[in-house]
Amino acid sequence: MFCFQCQEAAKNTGCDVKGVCGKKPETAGYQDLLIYTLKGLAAQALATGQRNTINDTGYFAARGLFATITNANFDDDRIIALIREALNRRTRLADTLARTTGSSSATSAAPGDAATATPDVTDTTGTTAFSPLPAAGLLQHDAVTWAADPADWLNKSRSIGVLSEPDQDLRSLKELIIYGLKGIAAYADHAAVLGHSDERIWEFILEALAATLQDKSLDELVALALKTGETAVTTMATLDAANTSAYGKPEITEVNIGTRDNPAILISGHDLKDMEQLLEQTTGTGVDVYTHSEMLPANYYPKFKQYEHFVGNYGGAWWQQDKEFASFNGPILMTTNCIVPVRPSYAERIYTTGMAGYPGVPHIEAVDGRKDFSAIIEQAKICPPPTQIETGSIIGGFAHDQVLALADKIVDAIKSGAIKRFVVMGGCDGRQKGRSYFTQVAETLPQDAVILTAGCAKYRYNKLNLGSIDGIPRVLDAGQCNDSYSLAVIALKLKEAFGFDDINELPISFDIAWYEQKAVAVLLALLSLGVKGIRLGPTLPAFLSPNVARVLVENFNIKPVGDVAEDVAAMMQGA
Ligand code: SF4
Ligand code: SF3
Repeated sequence: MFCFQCQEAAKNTGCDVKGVCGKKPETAGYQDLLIYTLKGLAAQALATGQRNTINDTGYFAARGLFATITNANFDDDRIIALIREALNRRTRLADTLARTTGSSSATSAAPGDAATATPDVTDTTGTTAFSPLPAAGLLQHDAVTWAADPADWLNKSRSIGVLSEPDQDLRSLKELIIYGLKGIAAYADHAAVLGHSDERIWEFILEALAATLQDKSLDELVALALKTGETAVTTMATLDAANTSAYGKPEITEVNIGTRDNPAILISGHDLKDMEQLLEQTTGTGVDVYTHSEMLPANYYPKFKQYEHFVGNYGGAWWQQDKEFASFNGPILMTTNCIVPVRPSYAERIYTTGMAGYPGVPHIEAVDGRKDFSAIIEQAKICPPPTQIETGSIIGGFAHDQVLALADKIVDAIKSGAIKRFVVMGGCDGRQKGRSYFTQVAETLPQDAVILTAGCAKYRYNKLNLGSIDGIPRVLDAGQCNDSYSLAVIALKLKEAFGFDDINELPISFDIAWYEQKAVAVLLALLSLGVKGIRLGPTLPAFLSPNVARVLVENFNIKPVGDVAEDVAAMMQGA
């Protein structure tokens, strides 16, 4: 195996024996083969030129990509099933194409033209011919034609993994794009289950997957990485619309972090539709519901607040689940990443749903959009209530509408000098000790600096009680990592309010923590919006080759985090 997609890659180079995350070499092999097969499927789907095929295949590819995100799915059987479905789809599309060759697949439009020509995001009419095959001859590529007995799939996986691209700069950029796609895929899936999608996303996922099979120059791949960032913005906006139209606009909320005396279910991950169905089905059962890690922002949504048995948040970031799931005492529902290797202390009461999976852990599938959580609820009834590990509350819910409602106050505070600087410290948390950097930055920033955050990175400082400025808390949590979109909207609105031409003229610094591939999508989104001078930590990605890192430094002034005091001083001076 060789995997270097996350921040905890062994020796900051790559995991080649077993994943630091717990991923086994076989699972890594099947995941590599799934990605490879999706690339071939993407080329085959684009060759049809049919809008409905692109949309349907794009959504399937998104779910496949999502399953390979760090800490999402460790279950070989589920990955194998996805490979099988990808191959079946590929065969069906090839058959269809063979029957229709010379008809609708022939078009001279350039890739991307169709996206601008068909901006109606709800257009699923399904028969528009729009997208050409990205390059002649691609249908002869092994990714489009390979076939092997399933017993040989692991063998096959050894020849098509990350290292099969010999040029380290091309490899670096192609993987940067694939990781950005994985983040996009996860967000697109969450939006899709709520009935929101944008066919530009499905089309781009397929185009970018297919592009990684082709001979592209470094410049072309840099451009594609930035387009990945643009699509990440579109996708986060789509998910924002999906979440807020279904559950209301997040409100400033004090979230209880203590416990009650009822049996309870803990829900983690990012999928708000799962949250809704769990709250509905637990109503009147005597079973309470708590959030863990990235599900904390569910507490900010008006629709969810109506449930009296929705008690609050239990514990901290994902990597603390080994201890916190044990002391929670009741069943745990993982809707997405991050799952850590399951411990015996809670192995009998953990469940997965959506694209999450873990061998031996019961998985709950949707049937006609509905998930039946009754087995979890029945188990909860016979479990003891959670052991209290904290008391008090944390505050959040500063998504774009809430912050923009405070815009006048914020603009006044900036003009009067009461707020000197915003520091965006969103992203992911992780196990590494070096992440105490982010706690120390939060503690060291002067009293006239405000932290904007989203994602599980917040757990490094959201319980520190850092005070407020003229009634504005010094830590403004917008929500999940996808709510980084809110931070971008806020920045763009402030730019407008101050009449600046460039987002980089604002008194905002970016000090981003990354771990998995959604953070890569968010990073590319920020770059595509023109943000410069981002600090990234706790380490730069292992998948950035020296030359690609240099391109990012030269064009975007990206820098690794450094000494806390020096970074804070530099950020306060706008550097
Ligand atoms: Fe290693 Fe991260 Fe890949 Fe897991 S996801 S195998 S920790 S690089
Ligand atoms: Fe966290 Fe896994 Fe990335 Fe959604 S839950 S931010 S790490």
